Amino acid sequence: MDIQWFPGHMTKTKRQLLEQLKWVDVIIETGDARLPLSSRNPLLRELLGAKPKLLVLNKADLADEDQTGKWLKKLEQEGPVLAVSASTGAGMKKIIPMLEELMAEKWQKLAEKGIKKPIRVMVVGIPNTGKSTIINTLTGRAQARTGNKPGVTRGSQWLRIHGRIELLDTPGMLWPKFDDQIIGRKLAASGAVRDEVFDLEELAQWLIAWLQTNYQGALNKYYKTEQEEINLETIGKERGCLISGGRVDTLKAAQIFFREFRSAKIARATLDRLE
Ligand SMILES: Nc1nc2c(ncn2[C@@H]2O[C@H](COP(=O)(O)OP(=O)(O)OP(=O)(O)O)[C@@H](O)[C@H]2O)c(=O)[nH]1
Ligand SMILES: [Mg+2]
Repeated sequence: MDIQWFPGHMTKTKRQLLEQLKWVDVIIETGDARLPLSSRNPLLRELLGAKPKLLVLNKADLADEDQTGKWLKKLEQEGPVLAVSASTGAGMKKIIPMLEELMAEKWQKLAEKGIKKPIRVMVVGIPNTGKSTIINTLTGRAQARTGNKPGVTRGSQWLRIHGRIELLDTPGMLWPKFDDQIIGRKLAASGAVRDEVFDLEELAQWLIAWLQTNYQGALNKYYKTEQEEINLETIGKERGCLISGGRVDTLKAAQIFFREFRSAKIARATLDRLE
């Protein structure tokens, strides 16, 4: 199965990011705590250059806590990083002090020249990692549009937290080609890629097998079955997705399975593993 997605608006996004970067002091790069590695756009590293950057692994409420701890230890060696949940608010209070720390040197230099100006922070990351939700939580108002699918934010938008910080919301950006198909699968499983561009049933079978290896027993418990080999038939039967002749509607079963997986009902699963 090939998962490729780089619609026109992402090429435009890339061009706009480069243009806006000139006006920005600090970057917040959002990643998905379930995918601390695969949710990072390799293009961003090139585009962002040497600007001070805070990596925010969002959706920590959906990720495996043990794995998140391990990832933080590893990623801290590369630069400032936080694991947060913009939905529950966990960890969110640390963002502003960390931004201020990243900006301290520049503020000092400006102060020496008698200039007082707000920090400009650009929020970038792959689609659906919660950029707009993070901004809304930080500003305390639902100013940026959010949604439970990738590609909700189309244009960039400046929003002010208080006198000293301005935030730029940007559309999610993926890279043109997933060289590693496993990365493509993980991104699709997390909801970063539109469901329409891949085979949902095939991806579900892959993810079911992955869960059986990495979170043994979680599917059995959640779908109340003793069956050793769980598949879409099992899930469809449990969820009542039947079509004429008593057959299981496996597409419907896959849709339900992803909804339940993506909201961590089956398990708080981290797809990029650190042992
Ligand atoms: N469980 C959970 N859901 C979250 C969290 N943060 C955001 N979401 C949800 O994730 C979905 C995507 O959030 P957005 O803020 O629209 O994501 P985005 O990165 O701005 O997405 P694009 O604009 O499409 O690139 C929404 O349904 C949010 O409610 C979180 O910390 N935990
Ligand atoms: Mg958005």
